[in-house]
Amino acid sequence: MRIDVVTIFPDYLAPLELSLAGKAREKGLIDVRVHDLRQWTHDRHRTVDDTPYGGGAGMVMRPEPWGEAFDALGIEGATVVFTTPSGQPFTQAVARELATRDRIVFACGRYEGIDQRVLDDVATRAEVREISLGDYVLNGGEVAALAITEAVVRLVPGFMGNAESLLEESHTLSDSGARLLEYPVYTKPATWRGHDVPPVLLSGDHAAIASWRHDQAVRRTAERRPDLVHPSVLLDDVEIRPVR
Ligand code: 6GU
Repeated sequence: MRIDVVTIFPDYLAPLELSLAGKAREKGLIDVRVHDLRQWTHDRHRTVDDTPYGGGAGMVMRPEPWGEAFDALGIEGATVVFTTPSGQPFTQAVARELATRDRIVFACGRYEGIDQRVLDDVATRAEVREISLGDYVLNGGEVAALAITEAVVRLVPGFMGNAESLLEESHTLSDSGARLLEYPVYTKPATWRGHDVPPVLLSGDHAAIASWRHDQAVRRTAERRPDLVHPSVLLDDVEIRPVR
């Protein structure tokens, strides 16, 4: 998989080229390149933004540098991900989908966004995805590109932890197929600062352990992510106490 990231803050994403790509690059699976959008400007001040047509607050990223960037990188057949708080929420399902692509180009937006014509133009020769990290506002899409890259790369077949991640995914599915948060985990020592490991985990009773873990996962999910739990779970349970 080839990943390009276009940003006005390339230093922010430079570690991606080294660390993450380092491991994957050794295996020849992933090639990550970070590009400074300003190299595709021509004016003295390397301007990438301007005031919005129609008025309003903030600045909009001008189309020309983006157009030149995509022309230079060559995006035919690629998936171009525009990171924006107005995008589709990023989920594990989206990560799995992106992990099937041969080539992803991230366009990190700043200011109030990128001129819409850039997306419309890219859409004539590439797959356009607008993706948000979640319902909060960041200064730009750089952190989103980093997070999405990390989530996607670990799903690429052959990459470190791939077999493990597949197992993990089956773990996070309940018998009913619902997504559940992970149960709490413990390791040695059995007692630490007066806190004991739940005795069932020391019992050697594998069925009891599986049942306890499932119950913990359901409680945790109901408490923290009621949106993931089927209403029947909430009705069945007498009382769901807050988890620490
Ligand atoms: Cl992708 N960009 C910005 N600027 N803010 C965000 C985001 C992206 N996702 C969540 N908040």
